[in-house]
Amino acid sequence: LSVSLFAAVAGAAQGKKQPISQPLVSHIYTADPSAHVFNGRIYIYPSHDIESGIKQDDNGSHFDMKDYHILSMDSPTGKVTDHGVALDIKNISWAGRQLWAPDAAYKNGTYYLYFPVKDKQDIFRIGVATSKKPEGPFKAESKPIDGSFSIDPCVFKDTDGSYYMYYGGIWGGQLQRWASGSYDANAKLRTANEEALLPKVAKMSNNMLSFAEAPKDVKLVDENGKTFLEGNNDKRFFEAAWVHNYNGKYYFSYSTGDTHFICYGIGDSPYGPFTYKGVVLKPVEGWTNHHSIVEFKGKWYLFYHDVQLSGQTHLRNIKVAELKYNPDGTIVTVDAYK
Ligand code: FUB
Repeated sequence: LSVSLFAAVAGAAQGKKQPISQPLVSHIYTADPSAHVFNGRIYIYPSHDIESGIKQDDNGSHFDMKDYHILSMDSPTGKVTDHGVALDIKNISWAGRQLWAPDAAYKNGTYYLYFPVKDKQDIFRIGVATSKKPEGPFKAESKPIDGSFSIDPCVFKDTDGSYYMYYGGIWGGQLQRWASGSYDANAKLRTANEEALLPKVAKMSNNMLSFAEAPKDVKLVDENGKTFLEGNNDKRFFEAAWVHNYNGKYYFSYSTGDTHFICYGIGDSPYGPFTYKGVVLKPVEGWTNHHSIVEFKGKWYLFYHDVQLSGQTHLRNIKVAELKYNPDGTIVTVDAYK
């Protein structure tokens, strides 16, 4: 009996809520799973959590990751293959520390791995690395993407073949330091009555290595078209942007961070605005909540993480569950425990 199964059996005996899914792998800690279907196979681009020994703080210093492993499976219930180290921080010439949540895209025979990492001045930037294979190894460009900052890139391919990068994260993700348009290490977080900071979007250039335009705010609004205040922290954007298309509409989903929800809004354009519709995933065990949504063979799946294996917020494990839609296109909220 594995440790997690033993805990589940013991928990069930005590009437505790049980996880609806088991960790996809347990030989390493993984988080922030960005899933894509390439060549009919599911590839997952997660963070690789490690015990750094660094004390927990509000900047996420304890998330001091040093490489990426890419995982793949032939179906959501299939055997998971760990393809080993795909990119090591040692091989990113401009990187300082903290390889956070990555994403990937494919175009014209090349796979692109997008990753946030602090540069040598301790400022989060977004980098890109390329490979001829979805599982890597990836070779990093010699500089971060020009004009990039903050964390959690998500690269979305639109139906017309254009690609857009969504990114940003407040608190440790440093988005608040860019609120004035340039970097200010001392910038404060927004207060409860101020408008919440918005995530960013930029169309990618044809070569996928740079932005084709200056990043714009992604407007996230309530049913009256109003943006949220920082005090609406059960709905406002915190980090973990993800965009997918369903029945011709654009779905922008994200984490609310300190209230731990994955929420979403729906829009008619990749630039938004996105009207808030509700919760995709209720809070999971552990502080962070970060997900991706992908279609595979006509069904939809939510990839996410919790801390079932370790019980510690910085040592996470990725999972998958089926995602369903209501007839009106809204998402049926997932509770990871029942
Ligand atoms: O994994 C490090 C950070 O934790 C990610 O970038 C955030 O989205 C949160 O999951």
